Amino acid sequence: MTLNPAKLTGFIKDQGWSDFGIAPISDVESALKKHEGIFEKWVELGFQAEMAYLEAMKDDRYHPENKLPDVRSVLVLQAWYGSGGKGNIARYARGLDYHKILKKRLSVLSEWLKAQDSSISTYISVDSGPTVDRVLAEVAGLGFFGKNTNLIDPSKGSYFFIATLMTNVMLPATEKRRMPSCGDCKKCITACPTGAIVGPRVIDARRCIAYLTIESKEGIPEELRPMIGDRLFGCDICQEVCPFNEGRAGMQAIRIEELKAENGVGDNLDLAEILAIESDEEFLECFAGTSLIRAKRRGLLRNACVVTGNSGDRELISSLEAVLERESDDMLKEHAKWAIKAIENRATSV
Ligand code: B12
Ligand code: SF4
Ligand code: SF4
Repeated sequence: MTLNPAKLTGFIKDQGWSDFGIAPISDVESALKKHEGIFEKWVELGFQAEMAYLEAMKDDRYHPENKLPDVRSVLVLQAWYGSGGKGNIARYARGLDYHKILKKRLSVLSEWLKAQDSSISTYISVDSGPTVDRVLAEVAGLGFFGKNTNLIDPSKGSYFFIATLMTNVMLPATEKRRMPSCGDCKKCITACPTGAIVGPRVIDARRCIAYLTIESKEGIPEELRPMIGDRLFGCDICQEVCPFNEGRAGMQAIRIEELKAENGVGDNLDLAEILAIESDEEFLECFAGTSLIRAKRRGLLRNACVVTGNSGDRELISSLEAVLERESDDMLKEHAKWAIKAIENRATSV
């Protein structure tokens, strides 16, 4: 193999990744074996909610050789996204859709590798592909599992994406750092408003605001709505309270321009404007190319009803009434009605 490791490091840095790690497939396989059991237990308990795709991809996720039969090394890349402060949009979704942005960079990296040596083959994946990203990143030395289940880089925190490139050549494994652990801390468990962290490193997605506002296609269970607060899309609470992030969120530079909030939807969206989006075309005009597309117009309007209800802002009642009048979807109507009532109840109880 004619690949020069310094050239590989240089290429990765020039692409804007924040860090990377490389692990031999033997280490990856033994970790995946342990985590396959953890995943099976998680599914058994119903914690995956309606994300049936995770189970459907199980064999490929836990057996990388299914995708690349002669896989020998796994290169895991870290892309920082979290330099902003609070807002009603989760930090990961403020810039442009990371799937497209990072996948494109992985493809270029893959082509570059193949150009160094014609015998190289690769398999690339970011989030939606059949890989268990946090486990791969942990094995490659990029961090440790926090009790909030996020992978935490001890020197920077957890606001980063994970992307993977598997290859059939033996890349030089990166040195392992000594990792700390959460110790006695349980700030994230206490701070989670819905009690979704049911134990250290176990999330019940059915209660997680990230799931309810992004992945779920259903209505949001009524008892959980008040706990969603102002979280319109995704949730960062269990990361905001984490000592490994506190005070550090602004210190890391986002090195990939497209991931910056100013090039995407920004930190905070206006509720009246969201509630007024009447058609899928209008929705696409506003949000094409961003992560918000995942919720579709219906999901985002559902979330906006809940957040508006929680705001107690009487001036927004007319926007909710417009939803009630305009929409034919029962789920949206019910959420708008709930929100109007929540605001009115709040006004009478003050
Ligand atoms: C499904 C999914 C979700 C679901 C379920 C979350 C979850 N925790 O699983 C929902 C929609 C809720 C979600 C939310 C978020 N997600 Co998400 N999600 C995924 C996805 C697609 C799969 C995760 C998975 O396999 N879950 C299965 C369960 C079993 O794993 P787990 O909960 O992570 O638990 C691990 C630890 O507990 C660990 N563990 C270690 N030691 C031990 C010991 C014991 C005893 C136990 C029990 C467990 C344990 O084992 C488990 C993994 O096997 C990955 C991408 C991918 N392809 O892998 C992104 C991913 C994990 N998500 C990501 C992000 C950014 C988020 C959000 C921050 C987005 C947001 N702001 O709204 C939140 C964070 C919520 C949270 N606290 O986890 C990033 C995480 C980056 C990082 N630094 O960790 C990923 C890696 C996407 C990416 N490629 O960048 N997500
Ligand atoms: S993302 Fe929010 S709701 Fe989900 S576990 Fe973390 S704090 Fe709880
Ligand atoms: S808040 Fe505390 S317990 Fe939770 S992940 Fe961070 S260090 Fe671990």
